[in-house]
Amino acid sequence: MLNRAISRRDFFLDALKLGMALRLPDVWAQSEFQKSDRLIVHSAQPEDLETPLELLASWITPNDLFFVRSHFYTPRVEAARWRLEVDGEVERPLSLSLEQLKGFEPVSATFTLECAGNGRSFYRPRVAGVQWRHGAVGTALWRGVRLRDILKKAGVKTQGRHILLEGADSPMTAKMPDFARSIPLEKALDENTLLAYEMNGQPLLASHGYPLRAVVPGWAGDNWIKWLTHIRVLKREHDGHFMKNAYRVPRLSVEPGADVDPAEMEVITALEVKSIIVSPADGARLHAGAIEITGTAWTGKGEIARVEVSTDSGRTWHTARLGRERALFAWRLWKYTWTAEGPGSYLVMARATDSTGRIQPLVPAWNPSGYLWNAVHRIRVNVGKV
Ligand SMILES: Nc1nc2c(c(=O)[nH]1)N[C@H]1C(S)=C(S)[C@@H](COP(=O)(O)O)O[C@H]1N2
Ligand SMILES: [Mo]
Repeated sequence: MLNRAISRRDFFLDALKLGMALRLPDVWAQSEFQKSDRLIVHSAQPEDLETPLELLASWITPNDLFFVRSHFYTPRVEAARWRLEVDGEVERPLSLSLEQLKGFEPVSATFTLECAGNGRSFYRPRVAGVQWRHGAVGTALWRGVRLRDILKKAGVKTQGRHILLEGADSPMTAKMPDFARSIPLEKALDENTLLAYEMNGQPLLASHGYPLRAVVPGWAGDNWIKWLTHIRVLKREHDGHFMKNAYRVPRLSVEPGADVDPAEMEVITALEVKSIIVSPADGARLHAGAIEITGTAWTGKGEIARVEVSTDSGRTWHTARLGRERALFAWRLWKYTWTAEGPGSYLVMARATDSTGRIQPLVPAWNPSGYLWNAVHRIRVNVGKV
């Protein structure tokens, strides 16, 4: 684990000293303290922190272990001065305080959040970007209000078609484009699309968008705008960099390594169907006898229909048992008890199918930015003698 060569604690102490010397904003330090030092640090600032695979074994991912993906430095937001502006193609522009926002009907729901770039490091040829392995994903209980209630209050005009979401973070240099995304009105009006102020029963951590973030279940993480301050109703899809260049995949499959014009690509929306093997670990040495193979599975369309496990290099597949805990757009834990035929080296694989009939591929379609990796996950284990 290359990235752990410098432990987070060491890094943090260095950063603190440096911060004191340079008088950096102390919110950097605060957000560091809120996260576990067991996370894999791809970038300390801006924060790109990954949950190690073995810590993804529970239905709910604890806040301090939840992955972080931030394009820019974590902004300092003072709740007392914070406001949510709603404008554009609306009858009544709004400017809401946190208290006013919390006056709308509260909703709680468990949803899985996955970064579009999760698994990027597995693409060949390799692509630029954060080299996520399996852990840019997590599941939390979100609490907030429905975006549609806010939009109803503002009154979307008939020409309003897309909802632009913007946060309080700003690019580090003038050359960098602002991070903003628009989602189509239909998704914004979906009863599951929320503006959340709590995650797992606590106010959002700074790293996760305090005081308010978008929750767009089933859709890739880039739509889940953090530090939300501005909602603008647009006639057309937003035309910023993060819509027109980033977060797009080729409409037609392309040769791995190809250059693809963004015009030939489409905006990523729903997540793919995917499963991961959490235990045993790749390379594990196991004793003969009953071996529990466990993991999680999720999809951005419909629900998980089944997870199958193969312990013989894909010759035969066995249905895993799905965990009792379930919710729309939340991952499902699964388990398969395997009794190895004898000592040896085994290739173990898991593949999920969703209720729309989508199934995980052996090799996902290559795309220039390495999004939506959902290959059948495979590990190799060694079974010893009894
Ligand atoms: N304002 C803002 N919102 C943002 C981002 C960002 O950089 N700025 N990153 C997005 C991306 S790419 C992802 S995957 C999720 C990650 O959410 P998390 O850091 O809470 O896990 O936040 C999204 N929301
Ligand atoms: Mo992301």
